[in-house]
Parts: sequence; C-alpha cells; structure tokens
Amino acid sequence: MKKLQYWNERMETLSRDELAAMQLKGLQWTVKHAWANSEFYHRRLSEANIEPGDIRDLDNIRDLPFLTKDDFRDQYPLNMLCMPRSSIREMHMSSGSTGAAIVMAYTEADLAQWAECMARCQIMAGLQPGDAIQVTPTFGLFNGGFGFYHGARRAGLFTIPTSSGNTARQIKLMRDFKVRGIGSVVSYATRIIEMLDEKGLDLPDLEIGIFGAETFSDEMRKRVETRLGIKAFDIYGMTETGGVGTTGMDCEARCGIHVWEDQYITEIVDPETGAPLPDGAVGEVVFTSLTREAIPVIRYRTRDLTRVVSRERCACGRTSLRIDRIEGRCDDMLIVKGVNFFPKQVEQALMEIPGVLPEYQIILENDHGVTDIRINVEAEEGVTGYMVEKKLKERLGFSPKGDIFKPGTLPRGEGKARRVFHVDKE
Ligand code: DLL
Repeated sequence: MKKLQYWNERMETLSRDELAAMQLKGLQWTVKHAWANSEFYHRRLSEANIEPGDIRDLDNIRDLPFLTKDDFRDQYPLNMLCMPRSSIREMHMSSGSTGAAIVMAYTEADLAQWAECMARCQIMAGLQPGDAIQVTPTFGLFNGGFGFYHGARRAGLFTIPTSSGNTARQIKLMRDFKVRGIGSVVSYATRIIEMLDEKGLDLPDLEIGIFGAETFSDEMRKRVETRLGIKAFDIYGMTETGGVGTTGMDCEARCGIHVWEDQYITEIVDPETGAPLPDGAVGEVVFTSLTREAIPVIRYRTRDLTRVVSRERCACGRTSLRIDRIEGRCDDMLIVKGVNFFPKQVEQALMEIPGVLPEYQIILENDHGVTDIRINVEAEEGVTGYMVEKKLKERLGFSPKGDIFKPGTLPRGEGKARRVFHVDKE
C-alpha cells in the first residue's frame, strides 16, 4: 500500500486563498451560531455591538470581544453551551493550577472534528494505518488519552490504551505488541527512559514519539530522541479548543507547529494590551474555532506565548500557518534579580550539562520580599552545583544556587510535571 503522507491531503494543502475563504465562512457561521444559541455569547457580542451580519471579512475578527480562561470558569458547568444538552456525547475538564474547572463538551460532530485533527497529527508523525500506537496519557477528564484514542481510531491505527503509570508494564507491552509510536505527556517520556536505564533495556521497535502538554526544550527533545531511538514530535492543544492536537503539531521539517487552519483562526496579541502583533513577534496566541458546535471559542486568549513563524508552504507540503513551539505561559514567566525567564530556558541550560538528568525543580525562595532562586536537579556522579551555577550564569545571566540530587530522588507525579515551587524562607 502507498505510504500516506497526509491524512487529508486536500485540507492540508489548500491554497492560502482557499483557506481564507473557508475561514471567513467558518467565522460567520460560528458567530451566528454562538449569538443565536448561547445566552452568554449573545450578551457578550451584543455588549460589543456585534450582530452576525457584521462579519463581512476576516479583519472583522478584531471587532469581536476576547474570551478568557475566567469566562470558562465563570460559565461552569455548561453555561456556554450552544447546542441542546441532549446532543452532548462527551466532556473533558481541566482543573489547571488554581483548581477552578474548565469544561469542554462535545457533540458527535465535535468528536469527529477532534478525531480528524488527531488523525492528521498521527499521520503527519509518520504513523500508518495498521501501526500500533500506545496511548500513555491518562484516560479520563484529562483530554490527552481520549484525544489520541479518537484520532488513532479514525486513522486506522491499532490503539493500545495503556493510560499512565506502571512504566515497566508499558515497556513490556511496547515490545510484545511491536508498538511503532507512543503518545505521551513530555515528562512521561523521561520516566520511560529512567526505567530503561534502571533495567538496562532497549526499545528496538519504537520509532515515533508524539509528546506535548508541557513545554519541551530542544535539548530535552534531542536527549529523548537519542535514548529512545525515535523521532519526537511536539503536539499542542488544550481543553478549551477541543483537546490535544486540535491546534496542531510540528512536522518532520521542524519549522514550527502547523495549526489546522481550516479549523481555527490564529492571532498573536500583546499579552498586556490585547493589541494584534505582526508575524514574527512573540505574544499570546489566540484561537477562534470555525466548526465546533457545543462550545465554540471566539478569540480565546490561551495565555501561551509563541509567534507566527511562517505562512509559506512548508517543506512537508502543508500550507497552514506555523507557530513556534510554545515558549511558556504568560503566567509562568519568572523574574529573579531583574531577569525575566521561563522554566523552559532553565531546562534548556541544564540539559546542556553532560550528566545532568531530566528531573529538576526551580525553587523560588522569598526572603522577606527578595526572591532567591535555587535549582534542584538530578545528576550522575561528577556533576557539581558549581557547574549548574556557571551554566545558568552563562545562559540566563544570573547564578542560582545549584543543588545536585542522586538519580531517582526528586519527587515525581503522574501527568504534567510541576517544575516551579514558591517557598518562604524561614
Ligand atoms: O495538555 C492537551 C494535551 C494533551 C496536549 C496531551 C498534548 C498532549 P490541557 O490540560 O487543557 O490540555 O492544557 C493545555 O497545556 O494551554 C499549554 O499551556 C500546555 N501545552 C499543551 N501542549 C503543549 C505543548 C493538554 N506542546 C495547556 N507545548 C496549554 C507546550 C503545551 N505547552
């Protein structure tokens, strides 16, 4: 059988003009649908003096009000619903770091849309119908497990829904069932490596890793690829847009994340003012869904920071706009001794030190109003705190205290890793 390069060649290679025409139609439909069927959106749009007929071209998107995380939280549980409750088939929820829940509901068509986006991602990573994929993110309210599952079913893959945990068994299953690809939260890939190292094992058949849900430095990606002998792809998505993969993935060319532009409009705005930013400038990415029924998003402010890398056709042949891999979240930016940085930059620097392992913590100590920073990091013998301090000084311009921990001694959780800890100095 001929190797599939695309899941949906037509949609993935539309001309920019065709994409623009589809986006306008989708935007007009979404605004009309939200205005007519949800009290919340009706009120919001009316307050901004918008009626569906006002959307005449794509630039009119800038007249629409933003949607925020707080809106989602305030409308808990289903007050943003634009379809009858009887048409809902599934929901997912994220609690986020503050614990206030964000709910996404899906009609049958929304599930099909999610499956389509995820099937595109899995084929873009090089998986082929019939290949086995092991789905290691949790199956439950977190969207990760089910997202890979719906997409893999659609793409004709052999799905092994292990969910998270029991890493020794995960490795056995990968071997026994000749798994070609795994889907995983980034930090779980490092957990697999630890288990392999501990037992001195190899993973001969694994070729493809699709990782996301957390930022992922280039150095970390290199390490994971080398140790697992795979190609690693960066998959992006969130509960609010409909889950993992809805907002795209990077391809083999590694020139940014392809956003599925027939499904979402992408804007980059200034995180402070909300003003639109030009291509290339880093800002907050904002998404508008074009086909989603149950809870469409109109100008959803993600808090994620990135930039538009290109709108040209990619080496892979896809025509959709590419955004950079996520730098961090607006809320994650740390300021220590006047230097602004993201946890991902600390990770990048740490991974450049030979012998340093992927498990680390950034501890911000508040000493009567002054913030001090300490890095706890696992490392092999021979790595010293001074090496960590020197590297961070070189890369970020300040020297935190570096504390070295033996492999396996820092606490690990399931799901997304927690990297930053705020403590008060006694
Ligand atoms: O984390 C969806 C997902 C599951 C993506 C599995 C990839 C793999 P939420 O729990 O709603 O959904 O969290 C969404 O996680 O706004 C980003 O801040 C972050 N995030 C997701 N993917 C990436 C990525 C899932 N590839 C939030 N790189 C998003 C960096 C990511 N951050």
